[in-house]
Amino acid sequence: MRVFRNLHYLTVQTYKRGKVKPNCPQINIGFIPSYSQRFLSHDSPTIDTKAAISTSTSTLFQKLVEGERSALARAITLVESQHPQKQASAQNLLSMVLKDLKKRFQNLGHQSLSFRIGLTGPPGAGKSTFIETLGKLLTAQGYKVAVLAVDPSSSTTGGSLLGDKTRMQELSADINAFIRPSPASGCLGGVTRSTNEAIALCECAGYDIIIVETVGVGQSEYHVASMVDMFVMIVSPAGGDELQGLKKGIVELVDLVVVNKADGELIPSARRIQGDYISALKFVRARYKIWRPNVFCVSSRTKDGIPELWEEMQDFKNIMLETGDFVKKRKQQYKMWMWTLIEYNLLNAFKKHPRVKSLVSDTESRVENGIITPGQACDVLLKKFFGTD
Ligand SMILES: Nc1nc2c(ncn2[C@@H]2O[C@H](COP(=O)(O)OP(=O)(O)OP(=O)(O)O)[C@@H](O)[C@H]2O)c(=O)[nH]1
Ligand SMILES: [Mg+2]
Repeated sequence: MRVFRNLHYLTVQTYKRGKVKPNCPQINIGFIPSYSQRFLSHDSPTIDTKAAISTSTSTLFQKLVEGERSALARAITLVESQHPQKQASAQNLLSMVLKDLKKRFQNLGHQSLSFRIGLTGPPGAGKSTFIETLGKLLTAQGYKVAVLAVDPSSSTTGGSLLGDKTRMQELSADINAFIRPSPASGCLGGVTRSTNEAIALCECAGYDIIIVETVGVGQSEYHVASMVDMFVMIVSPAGGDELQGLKKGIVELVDLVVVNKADGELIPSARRIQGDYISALKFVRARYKIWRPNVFCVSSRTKDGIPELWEEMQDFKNIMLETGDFVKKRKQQYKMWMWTLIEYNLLNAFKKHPRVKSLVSDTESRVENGIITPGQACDVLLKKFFGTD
């Protein structure tokens, strides 16, 4: 453990020594904030002329590259669309975006890459409040921050905007922030089908930090963890579900645990939960050779511990860059993106298949009533789907 910490320390110090504050680019000509560098990298956008790309898609791409917020919003709406023609335009746009991101990487290396952070936690843990506090800290330092939030309330009330707009009021008004609450429909356990696409679009629009908020339901953590560079779990001492992450095995996916609401009379219970997580993490298999997830107590309300937490997040990013894991993970993210789409499209095709569709509700009720086992039901429906019955 000591060897590991020393190694960790050395790596961190190497970075800390060379670190330049991102909000003073004019003083140090050796440093340009990464988003500006990404803009500077453009000679002309890489448009595949062979493909029949409509002018409106090229214009949208152009505006996206220029960092226009409304273009980013329109681009995300396009990739979320289920309309076949719009889906075709979305694919054209994405192909331009991915080519452009690749070119930026070839020109600038890791400076061109955004930092993608996944944030999960039980409902009410304070995810939105935390993002508001951290987001403001980051925009004040000169970063551009994008937030892709899946509001859990939207699955029951249909209103994804209300909660996040009120909880991220100041950040929503910040010119350097972009907040996109996603509809819960079309979700793979809390993550929308198009979250990967939205992340790429945000990176193309010059956002340095992209935060994906998800609620701890179903398989959402696994999906989000596969889409981001760092996966953070937030828990709070007030919710009663504070050990949910331990029970569900989410700790195996996390790179950092945040105990939020460590303020006022909640401080002693926050410290207790911090201790529980520290002990639990000792038994979790390390995901990286030189990174062990830490547990931080913060208060999104008083901002206590937030700057230190951001330091830790940057240390993680820098260490991952140094070891090469960051870039390796990016490649895996593209692979997982493909599989997410396959999973989504196959399931959709399965559910919409005429022979399956007509049998679903009856089969479900037979399973519910114990007439057939879930396995038998699965066999019946799959045979219908493949026409092998
Ligand atoms: N005392 C205290 N309360 C907090 C803190 N952060 C958030 N809260 C409160 O906790 C409640 C839930 O906060 P949200 O930020 O909406 O939590 P969330 O995890 O985004 O909730 P969902 O999106 O519904 O899952 C709100 O009433 C917040 O004011 C904090 O640091 N300290
Ligand atoms: Mg929220």
